[in-house]
Amino acid sequence: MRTLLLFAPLALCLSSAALAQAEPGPPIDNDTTETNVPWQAQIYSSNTNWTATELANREEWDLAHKCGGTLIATGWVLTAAHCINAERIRNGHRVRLGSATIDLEEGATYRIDRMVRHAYYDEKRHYYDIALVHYVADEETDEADAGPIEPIELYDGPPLDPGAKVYATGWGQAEEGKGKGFQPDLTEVDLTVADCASFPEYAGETTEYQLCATSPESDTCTGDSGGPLVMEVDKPMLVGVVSWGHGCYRENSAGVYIRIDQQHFRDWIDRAMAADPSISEMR
Ligand code: 4AZ
Repeated sequence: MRTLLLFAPLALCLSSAALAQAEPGPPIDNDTTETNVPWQAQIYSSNTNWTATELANREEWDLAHKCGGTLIATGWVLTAAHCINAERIRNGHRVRLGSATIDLEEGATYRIDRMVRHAYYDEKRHYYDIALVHYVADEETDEADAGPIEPIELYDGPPLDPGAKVYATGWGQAEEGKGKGFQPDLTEVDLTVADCASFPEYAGETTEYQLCATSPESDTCTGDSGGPLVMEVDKPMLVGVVSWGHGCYRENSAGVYIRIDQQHFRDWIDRAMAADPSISEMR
């Protein structure tokens, strides 16, 4: 996504520098938001065996970034199922909390000790693209350096209707395509919920537990997935998880999000967090 998100304490000193480093291409929405996102999580690879070719083209923080996530309770980050698996945990994927920037080793990082993925997750069709990651502090964790870390409440109202105003946050690509590079500063995009059936490219590809969300100026993209979709009514509430889409920033298109509401995944999340720690898959 493209809209730069500024943090209140930094807003004054950063605003001109931030605008100067904006991506070329379509004009970015400079509507800076002086908000913190204390529930934003990053899932990244701490394994630094990059090849010379990889390092020639991209910086290490950029190669390491994998996904977004949302802190929903102490020790638990909600993300997309495609963001985590047993091999990634073995290979040292970690969680970062309390940082809006991912190129300066800021925030606090944690070891992932287990996960619960949805048992019906279907990689090819992006079905049930939801998972919980459980993290623990280890010798690398330094919470003294981190910004605010606070879980967000899960939305418990009826399923959102088209027209609802929501926003997504993440470090995802500013343009469509493979290996375009991620954004070091957390950005926010304001979106409107839309009926997936109104986009021909999604015909027959989405189900009732997903929603589509769209913006005339922006979008989520690769690297944003797993991250939060939030609705603010009196207070911020988690209403979705960034999941997938046909490309990014396309005209008259949308992204697909997993719904979180009274009828979708609230019960699954509660059961997954209460489950025996040996369970890594749940339906
Ligand atoms: C992705 O690849 C992805 N435009 C996420 C969101 C969207 C497209 C792709 C929506 O993770």
